Amino acid sequence: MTTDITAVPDTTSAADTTDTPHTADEKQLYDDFAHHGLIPLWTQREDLMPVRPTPKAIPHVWHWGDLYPLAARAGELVPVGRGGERRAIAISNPGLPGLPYATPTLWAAIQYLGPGEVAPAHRHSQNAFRFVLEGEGVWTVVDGDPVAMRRGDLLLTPGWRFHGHHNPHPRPMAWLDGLDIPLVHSIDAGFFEFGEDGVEERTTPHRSRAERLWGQPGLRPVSATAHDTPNSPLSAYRWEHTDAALTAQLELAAEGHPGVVEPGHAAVRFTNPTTGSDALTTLRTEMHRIAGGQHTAAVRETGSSVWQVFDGTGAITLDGTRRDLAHGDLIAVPSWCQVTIEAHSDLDLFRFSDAPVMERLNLARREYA
Ligand code: GTQ
Ligand code: FE2
Repeated sequence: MTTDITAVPDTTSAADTTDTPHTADEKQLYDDFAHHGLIPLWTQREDLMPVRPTPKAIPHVWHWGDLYPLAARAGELVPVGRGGERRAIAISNPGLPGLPYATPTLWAAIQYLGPGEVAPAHRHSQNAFRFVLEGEGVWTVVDGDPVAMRRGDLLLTPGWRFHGHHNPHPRPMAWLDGLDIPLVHSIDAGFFEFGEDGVEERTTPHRSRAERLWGQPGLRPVSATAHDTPNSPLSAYRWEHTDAALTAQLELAAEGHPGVVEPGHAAVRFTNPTTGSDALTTLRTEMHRIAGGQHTAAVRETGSSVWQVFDGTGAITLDGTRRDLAHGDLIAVPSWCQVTIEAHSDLDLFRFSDAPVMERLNLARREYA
């Protein structure tokens, strides 16, 4: 699915930008182009067909130690509810000034819900997930099915499914939201609808109905209603399973068996149990564990991603610049940026990306240094 290629030599763009009209006839030609709504390729300063991707988004790290206190202050000052809908604060890539975008395709935000607060139900075409860095107590209702949110869990709200968040507990909770908002916005495919409040269930079972039907390992319901769906019908992927899978991969490697991505690097992808493909059509979601003292091979890929440190400490090198990583830190990785991660202690990282889109469009490429 991904094309592995050998390194492309670093040459400058072949684009010709000769665009100064020399004669009155030429000047008239350019004026007539403009009048008829035309732009000739050769006048483009922007390199429309670069030798390799030249993203405006830049590699950047946001530290949880800065994000959380700001979210808590918003919790004191800014009410949640109709109008605002969500108390979500997006990371804004410094290369995309003024836009609430982590990358050209990905939205990543910290959402904060105080004690007793409710984020009202709505639905939209955009696919969404929540990843829980710490805490518990909030439950989200997906099309009427209450789903408890606990540390390390991945919760899905695929496009056009109603969802609202409830915090009946005496403590605030914050988590990471990931959505395909920038992608859907750029291709003009968004729809939105308010839901009805007060009709949802008021208790949170330990396991949602979706998990009881779809969350049994290797088992698919035979019922005709359990047909294939583009997005996963499973709305929660629990940390106990993710953790066990990563632990098993590293144990198997230590016993000399295959299963890890590379030495000391275990990873799992969250999938749609009806098809085996990515859990969401537009977003790839994965959890990685790099054993303390190990580092990953330097790699670059088309498409962009966002990482969040779940546990442990380490460092990430993005296009040659090294940055320290701690609990909760968020990292934006633009297209074709070279990435190496080193683990100081065992390092668990959640990652999401637009890889399913790149693969479907046959634009996926990967290059090892
Ligand atoms: O929780 O429904 O960060 O609709 C952005 C848009 C969260 C949500 C976001 C949303 C939500
Ligand atoms: Fe939403």
